[in-house]
Amino acid sequence: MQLRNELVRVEADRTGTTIDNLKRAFLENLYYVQGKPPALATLNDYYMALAHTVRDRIMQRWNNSAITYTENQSRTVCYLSAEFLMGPHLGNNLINLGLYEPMKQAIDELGINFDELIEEEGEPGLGNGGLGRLAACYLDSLAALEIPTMGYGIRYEFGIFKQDIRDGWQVEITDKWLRNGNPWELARPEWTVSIPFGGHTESYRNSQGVYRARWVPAWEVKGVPYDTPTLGYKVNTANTLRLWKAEAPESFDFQAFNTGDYYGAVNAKVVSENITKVLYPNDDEIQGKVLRLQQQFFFVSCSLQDMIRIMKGQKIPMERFHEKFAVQLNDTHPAIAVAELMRLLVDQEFLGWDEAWAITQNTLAYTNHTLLPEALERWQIDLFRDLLPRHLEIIYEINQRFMDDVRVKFIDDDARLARMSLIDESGERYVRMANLACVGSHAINGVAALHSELLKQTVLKDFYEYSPEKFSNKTNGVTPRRFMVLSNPRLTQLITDRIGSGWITDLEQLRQLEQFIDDPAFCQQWRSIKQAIKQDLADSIQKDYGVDVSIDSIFDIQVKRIHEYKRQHLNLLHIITLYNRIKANPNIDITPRTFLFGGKAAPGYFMAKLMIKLVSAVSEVINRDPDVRGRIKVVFLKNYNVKFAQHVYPAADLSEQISTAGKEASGTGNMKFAMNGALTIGTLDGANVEIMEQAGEENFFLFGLTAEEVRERKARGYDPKAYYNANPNLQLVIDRIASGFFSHGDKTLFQPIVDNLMQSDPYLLFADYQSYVECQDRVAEAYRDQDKWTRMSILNAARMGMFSSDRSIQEYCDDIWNVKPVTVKETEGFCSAT
Ligand code: RUG
Repeated sequence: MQLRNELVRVEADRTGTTIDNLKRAFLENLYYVQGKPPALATLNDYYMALAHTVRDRIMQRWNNSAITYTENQSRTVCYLSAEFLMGPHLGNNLINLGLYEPMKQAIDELGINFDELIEEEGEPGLGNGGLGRLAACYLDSLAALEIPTMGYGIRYEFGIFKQDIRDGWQVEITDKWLRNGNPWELARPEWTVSIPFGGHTESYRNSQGVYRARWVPAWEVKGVPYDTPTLGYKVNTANTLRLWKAEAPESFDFQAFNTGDYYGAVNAKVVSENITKVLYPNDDEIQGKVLRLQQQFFFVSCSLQDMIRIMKGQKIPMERFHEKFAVQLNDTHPAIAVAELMRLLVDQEFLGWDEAWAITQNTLAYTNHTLLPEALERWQIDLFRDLLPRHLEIIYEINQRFMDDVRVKFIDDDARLARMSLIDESGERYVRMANLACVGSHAINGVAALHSELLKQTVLKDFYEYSPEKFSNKTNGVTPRRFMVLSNPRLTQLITDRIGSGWITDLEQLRQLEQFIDDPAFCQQWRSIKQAIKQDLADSIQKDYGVDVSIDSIFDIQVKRIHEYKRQHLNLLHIITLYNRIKANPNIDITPRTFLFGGKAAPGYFMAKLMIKLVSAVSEVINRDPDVRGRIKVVFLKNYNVKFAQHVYPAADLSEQISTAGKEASGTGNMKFAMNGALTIGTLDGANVEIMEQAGEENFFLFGLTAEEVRERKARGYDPKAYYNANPNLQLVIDRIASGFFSHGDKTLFQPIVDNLMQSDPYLLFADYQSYVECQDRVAEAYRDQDKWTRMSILNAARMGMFSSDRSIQEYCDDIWNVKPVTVKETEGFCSAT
């Protein structure tokens, strides 16, 4: 059965973009899709009607993209990631469609506040932080660059928890993001796949008498795809983010029902659906739970089976899998893809081992995002075998062949063999996922220049020495569409008025702003925009926290996950130092500052949660001490997420990027701040190094030990007490915390932090303290010269071109994926507007 194309026409109300079309479409969606007359409509109904109006205008591009890719059999990038932190879709889609302004006009003309509808949207918090947000920026750039792409991941029912702060402590609240429905996704049950688990393997003889292996699983679940379009900026490309939801296979229910085991039937459903129930809320740390391995295998197998279905649909022989697909592994979370692709090709598609192995290696590439040993994934052998017996066999086979190759290349080096083995046999046995990813991939990359170098010298040294040609650096980037155009419309307008709008897709063009740093009118406009944005944030802080903050103070902001290596507590040591100065001399002349913190702590990370409590405790004392006279304010902003981040980056004067050198792989918040004209105070860590190179040393506040110095210091035997004894200011700060001054006299509350710093200080806060405080004094001094500060701010923004994710993605396309843009046809008879 085939509908004749020329018969299909779509009404102007679904595709038209005149103000009149948009108004009518909105009202129609409110009435017919949301099912509400205006008299009964809630804010959410209006938001939903607007979302559907926008979605209708996406459909044509989405369908045309699918048609173009299918007809061309286009080479496709598949970005496999356990996390996609997309942020709210509405505003971003309007920007990418080029419809933001007309839609705003249409909605405003209907007497509805457009900005309120934008704010009404929640966000799918399907990621923890940088890693998931990077995946989202990359989807944006891939579409902007017209690269055929599928993002593959997990449709968690509950995303990252919502954070409340009660009595200064973090409280986690489940994130029911699907409660009001999700207008941006379409279920595609017709492409449901089956995912096996457990059981055993057996060998059998095929019809030619050849022995083959077979997996006899004990149970299975269904993977149902939910698709969300990802639009390119002002191009016809609309790619797909395909997220998998786990469901119980119907057969389970029937079996149990027939034997009268109704409870068992329902329970089987619950167990199956558990797999995609909740995102593990850990950033940069592993959780060796079986459910996590189930999640990883589930989405990887769903995605690879989906690719095979597409191959078959397009009648491409399986031998050409690597020509059709370039699959990127976002960290080791999807590394089981190495074994699963081998299983599918060998056991199910009946390719020979060697051929399948060549395809697998040519298809896969691996991005490493961390040097922290606690974040390197490994799975206990028994747990792994129970869940994935066939994959363990395949991994053993890969390992045996790999070990043979290593043995030949590095003769008599047993220690190296032990380190490179896919199986850790030093104690309890584990499968090492980073080793698996390295062996199964043709390309391996780090996410900033320093990080990629350190990878080669430390955690992946053996793999680098074995196959140096696989390694490269791909410094992270962020999308200027979301993090400038959408979140900072005022700055966008100013920039565009001066240099045109080409910078939005070619961020290097921001360099042209350098010519205006001596133009007083431009500098004045730049400064007033910053002040206006600061005022907006100040208003919302007043409204939500009852704290008055002055927009003439430095907005000094640290927003990111709470982690000891990110050193929010170093920031606090500086704040308490300033406070101590005021207490010692209440008339001291200090540059006023507003210190803003935001970020979530992993629910099981005791120290991180205590750090939040300490921020709150310090803020309580400082904000109400009359001696301070409002010159410093401290606020912990709760539930930091993408939506809120969009309000925060543009308002910052100073961006805190103060991790211990060698610990932060890249960072991406650092880029978003600098693009919006914040100056950075930072260590030589992650992408800070490149940010400073680009901005110029004179426009960057650098402090602290280098990664090399950190290593030496630790090797020599680091003694934090020596720093404490030698520095009376540091002493006073620590003693104040220890004395219970910030905890109503309770000396025990913050003792774990004090003890940790005094006894081991694993992230070298004490070693960097003096350098940090002196650097902050330079910041305070610099801020007093507003003209100079503004020039530095402009130069920072002007020189951040390389941190567009468009640049990163272009490098991945050229060096790793070998993929070219495909122009999506405008319209094709089918789905054209009348
Ligand atoms: O911690 C890193 C960040 O430095 C980096 O910018 C980001 C994106 O590359 O990834 C973060 N990350 C690393 N999140 N989880 C991990 C380890 O699984």
